[in-house]
Amino acid sequence: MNLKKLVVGLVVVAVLGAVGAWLTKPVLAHRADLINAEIEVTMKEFGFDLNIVKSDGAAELKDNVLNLKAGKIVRFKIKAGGTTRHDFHLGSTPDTASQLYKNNPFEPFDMLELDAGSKADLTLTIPDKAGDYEMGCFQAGHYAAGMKRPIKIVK
Ligand SMILES: [Cu+2]
Repeated sequence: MNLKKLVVGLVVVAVLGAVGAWLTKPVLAHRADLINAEIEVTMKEFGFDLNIVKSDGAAELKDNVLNLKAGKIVRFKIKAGGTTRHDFHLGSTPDTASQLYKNNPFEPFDMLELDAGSKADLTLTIPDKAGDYEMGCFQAGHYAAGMKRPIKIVK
């Protein structure tokens, strides 16, 4: 084999390798068939209404508590249904002065803010951190008015 053929051969192998790496990239959560559960969340004065549209063993309402299964992918379809701006935080140990939960197992997700009448979809992988958490709103006075809802991450 001459040098030219060897170089062409190496380039072909490199291109095939790159295509292979691209084809085997991890699948992405925005693919609808990979979403395990879908939950409608309506934020209003002053609370969170929940409606589980699709569960697939990943989400369940037990009494007032939203149970979420670790490792599953959950899409929250959130809308601000009231007449004012609300925000959507997840975590435990609320700090209303700082307007956040001191313990946020969903980091790097921080929070979502929605003006009245607007909506957004938030897709999260439930972390492997079993325990009791909440969703809450820290717009001035909202948390104190009862704008929170318990969540439990289960194995
Ligand atoms: Cu609010």
